[in-house]
Amino acid sequence: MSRHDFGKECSVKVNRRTFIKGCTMAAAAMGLSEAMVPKLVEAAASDQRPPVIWLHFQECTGCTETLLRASHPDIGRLILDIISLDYHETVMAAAGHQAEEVLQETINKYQGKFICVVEGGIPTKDDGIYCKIAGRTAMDILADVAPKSMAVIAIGTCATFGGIQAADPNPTGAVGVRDLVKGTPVINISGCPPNPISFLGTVLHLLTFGKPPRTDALGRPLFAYGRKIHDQCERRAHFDEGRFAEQFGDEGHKQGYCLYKVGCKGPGTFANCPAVRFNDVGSWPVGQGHGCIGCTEPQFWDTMTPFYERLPGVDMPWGDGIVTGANSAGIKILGVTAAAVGIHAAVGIGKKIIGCGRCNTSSEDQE
Ligand code: FSX
Ligand code: SF4
Ligand code: F3S
Repeated sequence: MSRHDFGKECSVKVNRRTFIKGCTMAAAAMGLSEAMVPKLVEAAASDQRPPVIWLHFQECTGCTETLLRASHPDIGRLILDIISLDYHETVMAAAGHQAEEVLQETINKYQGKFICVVEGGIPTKDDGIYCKIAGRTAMDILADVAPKSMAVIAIGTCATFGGIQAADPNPTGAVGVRDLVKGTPVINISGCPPNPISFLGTVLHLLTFGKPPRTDALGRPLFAYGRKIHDQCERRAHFDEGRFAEQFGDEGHKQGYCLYKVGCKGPGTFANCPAVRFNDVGSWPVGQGHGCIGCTEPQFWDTMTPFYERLPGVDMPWGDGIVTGANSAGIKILGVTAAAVGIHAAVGIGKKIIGCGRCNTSSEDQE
């Protein structure tokens, strides 16, 4: 099967309105101004779609699932429009030797020009024998493919930090991509699974600015992982005022109070979930009444468990008791709400652009 055959099967063009809306949401998620949207759209609409080789190792395929099932706008289809997904074991029709031929053909043809996406941890114990594809270990495949790519995007906490496979006692010696790949840029999109918009934003940044987005010390784009969940959460005012759910189903839980005492790990987790939310329901774990389990953090299966017990070392502004009444927290409510509605407001911006047809473009990277 050639890459063109595969492209035909994945003929999933989104309409222009959805295309612009997706780019607008990604721009908002990246903290770029409205003026940058046309530049992103131009880069995303280019005929020169970057070839992508998507490798699967130790994982549950939830990262691919969440990406392909995303909607409003259909981010999954948008991503498949922007990139040329030449090799992806889960969704490609080719199998066996045919699939291996596609892999080698793509590597040879696009050396230094393709993006390598890695989903899943890489077992290193006993020479990596615990994950083999087509007779080769995940370690061998990564060592073959990653250095020939222009950049590696490690998607999901498995690929970034080893994930559940690396949980104590880590029987297969699972590690993340950055532990093995040196000399090629590696961008970490952590989360179990991560938000597709963070992946889309990273791809658009690579295409628009020709370089990876700025990252934190763990290799995660600052636009998505620069702030704590706790500092963006819509329940933060309850935390500040000492109003907590003491157990699931109690009155405090029904009132939408803070979930810290039932185990929320938001105070120790960096991610954009409260602002970007997931899929077309516009919700996220804490919005649904379940605490954040810290899925974007390294070794969270060890460091954030037990999931239903309090994260230690968090300052409680009002001590442990329940306090009612309002004070200066109103200012914080305003800030949190403004951040949370920011991304969704981007949809409105998208409509405006469609209405006027064009707007000014800045040639500068506005990070
Ligand atoms: Fe890991 Fe991705 Fe968690 Fe699963 O494949 S990040 S187990 S949701 O989905 O790698
Ligand atoms: Fe939100 Fe959790 Fe922080 Fe409470 S502890 S404010 S629920 S992030
Ligand atoms: Fe994960 Fe917490 Fe977001 S569990 S999905 S980082 S709210």
